This record gives sequence, structure tokens and C-alpha cells, in this order.
Amino acid sequence: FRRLGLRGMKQRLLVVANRLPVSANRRGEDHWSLEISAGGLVSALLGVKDVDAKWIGWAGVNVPDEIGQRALTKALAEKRCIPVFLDEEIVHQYYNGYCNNILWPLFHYLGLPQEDRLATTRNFESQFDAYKRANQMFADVVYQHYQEGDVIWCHDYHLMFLPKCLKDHDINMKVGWFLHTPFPSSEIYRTLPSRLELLRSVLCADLVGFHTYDYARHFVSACTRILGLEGTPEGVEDQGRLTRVAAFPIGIDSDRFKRALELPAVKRHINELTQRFAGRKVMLGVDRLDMIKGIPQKILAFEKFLEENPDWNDKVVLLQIAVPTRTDVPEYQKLTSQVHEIVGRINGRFGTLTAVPIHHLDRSLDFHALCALYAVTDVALVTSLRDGMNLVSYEYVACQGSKKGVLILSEFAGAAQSLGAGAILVNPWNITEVADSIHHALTMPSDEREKRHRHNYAHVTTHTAQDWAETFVFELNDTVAEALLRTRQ
Ligand code: ADQ
Repeated sequence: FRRLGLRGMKQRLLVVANRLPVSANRRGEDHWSLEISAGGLVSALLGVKDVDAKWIGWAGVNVPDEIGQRALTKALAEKRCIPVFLDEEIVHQYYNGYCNNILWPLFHYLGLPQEDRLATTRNFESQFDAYKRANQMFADVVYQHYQEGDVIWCHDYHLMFLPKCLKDHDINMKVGWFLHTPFPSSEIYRTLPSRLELLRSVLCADLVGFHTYDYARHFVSACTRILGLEGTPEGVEDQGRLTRVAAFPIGIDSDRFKRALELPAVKRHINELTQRFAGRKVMLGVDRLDMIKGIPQKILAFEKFLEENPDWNDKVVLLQIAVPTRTDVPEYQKLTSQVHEIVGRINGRFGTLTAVPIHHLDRSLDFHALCALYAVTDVALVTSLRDGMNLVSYEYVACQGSKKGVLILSEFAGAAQSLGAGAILVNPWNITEVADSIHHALTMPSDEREKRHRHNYAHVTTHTAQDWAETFVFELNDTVAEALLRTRQ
């Protein structure tokens, strides 16, 4: 901002993401009720100084009629949100199909779908077409609202084709793209049939960001190996044009968690939980119910721990809160039944008349209940098989006051790079290793707990979501300004 002389001026920022940060419920022909979901991204962007941000995205509902669309657009405008209307067919092909069935598993090293391989291959082209059409629909809405000088920040694997659509429309648009998932090794990425088009599109952005240096490196390798371009310390160069590629690790709004812990309702909740689990150590898992989160592996590791440490029976409880997602996808339904089956078996095996070792909830918790749970927990278990960053680990650390609880963290979560020195790092596939880590965490001397917690707490409270968003927008402005200087020289 300083370099562009923008300090003191509000710069317009258009944030484009698949989903708007609201849930919309239709209450009548032309009446909608909206609830803003106060996720990390929302608070991150609210905290960016000198920026006037608007969101563009899908509201998550099908609105086929014009009256409904007009009413929703008007209601959303008050929340600084602009809708992209996607019909059921495109949602099915683009969102459920290409995004969730192809890109999501591939980027998390689960490969292209194995089951029903032929059907997937046959559907692939139509799903990719729908993906491009959907991205073009997002771009059309951006064009309608774009003013010269705006910064456009595209988010995630849903919108990899968007940078190309935007730059084709106006080469001077300032476009940044950030990936919230891992970018896999180029050997995995190159199996994607549409690998060339997507890489070329992302390279149309001025700045490309990832959570970790490794993901950025994988992306640059994909560009050099698959497109034959030149990687430089700054990014990727194609015929004299540089796309900057860098790591921007996300954080959380740690103050929001600290403030919540002071609220009487949260304190009441903490007291209730403390009484409820008095005499037992509490271990916690909070995840979306997704295969990448390694929930069955985590529960099996806990079983192994109970098996090998019978003296801990009745003295420890695992609370696993798993919010269901993508419930219409058969693989996710299968995962839910699998988790229920394992939990039932372990509770039958190790439970007593008065207590069970695992409390498993298939639901979302409200923010205050979540903060209270984080605060009373002795050990948090994050065992993702792959995870872009994993904000649950950050939230847990932010809510630990006097307890100085221990974080067991998968080495395959991006967070391992920032919280690795304070956490116990594990390979979630190695159930014996995780079981041993549970024992280590539960018996850890207080000075070691204190030291580990201090390290992580310092990181979480100084690398916040606001810093992340501010740095990205600053770097994007800077990158464009430098490119302009280069062309003038
Ligand atoms: P997610 O895969 O959704 O995000 P994560 O970073 O852990 O994963 O964030 C989940 C959020 O949902 C957290 O804020 C958590 O509190 C909340 N949550 C999860 N389960 C919940 C429950 N049962 N009840 C209430 N809240 C719950 C994607 C990537 C991550 C990356 C983020 C941000 O997959 O790797 O860290 O984006 O970039």
C-alpha cells in the first residue's frame, strides 16, 4: 500500500470463493433470512486495514425463480455479499463432481477415484466442462462489479479456472489466487487429465499463494515438469512474464477465542464439562467428517492405547465431534457408518455400566460450546491424513489457559510446519505410534507441557488470520507494482 501511495485510502477488494460466508434460508417468495458464518476467512478479511472487502460466491441454495434471486441479491447486499446463481445440474457436475470427487481427493493424495473408475473417466470431460462453465459464471459476476484498481482474490481449488477468465477479460485486473488445500507432488498432480489447462489458468494470476513452502514448491515443479516452464526463486516465468508463487500460512483470529473464554456462558459451560468428566482426562477430536481427517485411524489408535494401557480404562475419555459434510456422496455415507461401527465396537469392549471411553457426536457445535470444549481438554488429537493447514489445532492452542494441554498433530497437516516444535508429531497411519503418543501426552510432566504450549501459543497469537490476509493483499499490490515498473524500464 505504501509503495502505491494507498495508505489512508480504502482499496476495494473482491473476494471470490465458491461459498459465500452466509447460510441463506428462504422464508417466503421474496423473503430470505441470512446468517453470517463467522469462520476464519470472514474474520481474517474483516481485520484487513485500509481495505473495503466484498464477497462474491454461491449461497449454497438453488434459486430457480427471478423473484427469489432478486430478493436474495438484495438481502445479501446488506452483508456485502454478491451471489453467483448456480443451477442444480451445474452444482452436481461442477461442485459434487469435478471439485469434490476429482480435485479434492487428488490434492489430498487419495488419487483419482478408484471405484467406478470407468464411469469417472466417462464423466470426466462433462464435469470439467461444467467446472469451466461455473468458473466463467463467477467471472461474469466479477466483471459486473469490477472497478479499475480493485484487487481480486480468488480462493481455492473450486476456482482454478477463474484467473484465466478474468485476465482474458481485462489483462490489467490485479488477480491473486490462494489454495486452502495442499498442492500435491507433481507426480500425483500430473495424473489429472486437465492438468495443463488448470496450471495455465492459475499462472494467469499475478500472485499464487499456498499455506506452506512445500506446496508452493510442488506447484512450481508441476509447472516446470508438465509445462516445461522456468522456475525462479520468485515463482514461474513464461515468456518474460512472472507469476509470483509464495507461502502465506493462514492463522486464526485468536482474540475472538480469548474474548469468548471470558464470557459467563462459556465459563458456565466449562464448569459443567469439568464436573461431568471429573477424575478423567479428556481427549478431543474436532473435524469435518471427511476421509482426509483420519477419524477411523484416530479411533483405532485410541483403541490400541486402551488395549495396551488397561490401567487407563475409566480414567480417560475421547470426545470426537465430527460435523457431517457432503452427506449426499456415497463415500462419505460409508465413512459415517464405518466410524459408528468402530466407536460402537470399542465402547462395547471397554465401556462399563457407568462410562464409555468414546463420546462420538455427528454434529456441529456452536462457537461457545466449542471454545469451552477446547478449554477443558487435556489432549487434542489431530490426525489428518493430509490437510492444507488445519485450523482446529490453532483454535485448541488459543483456548488453552492454565491447562497447557498437549497437541498431537499429524505430520501431514500444514500446521505441522508451524506448530511442530510444540506438538507431538505423528504419522497418523502408524496406529502404534499414535497410541504411544497418547500415552506420552497423558503422562507428560508439567514443565514439558508448559514449554511446548508456550511455543505454540506464541505462534498462534502472533500469526493471525488478519496478518495472513493483510500480507497477501499487500504482496499482490506489490507484485503488480513491480511488474509495472519492469515493463516501463
Ligand atoms: P477444513 O477442511 O474445513 O478447511 P480446518 O482448517 O480444520 O479444516 O477448519 C475447520 C473449521 O471448522 C474450524 O474452524 C473448526 O472449528 C470448524 N469445525 C470443524 N468441526 C466442527 C464441529 N463439529 N463443530 C463446529 N465447528 C467445527 C480447509 C482446509 C484446511 C485449512 C482451511 C483454511 O482443508 O486444511 O486449514 O481450509 O485454509
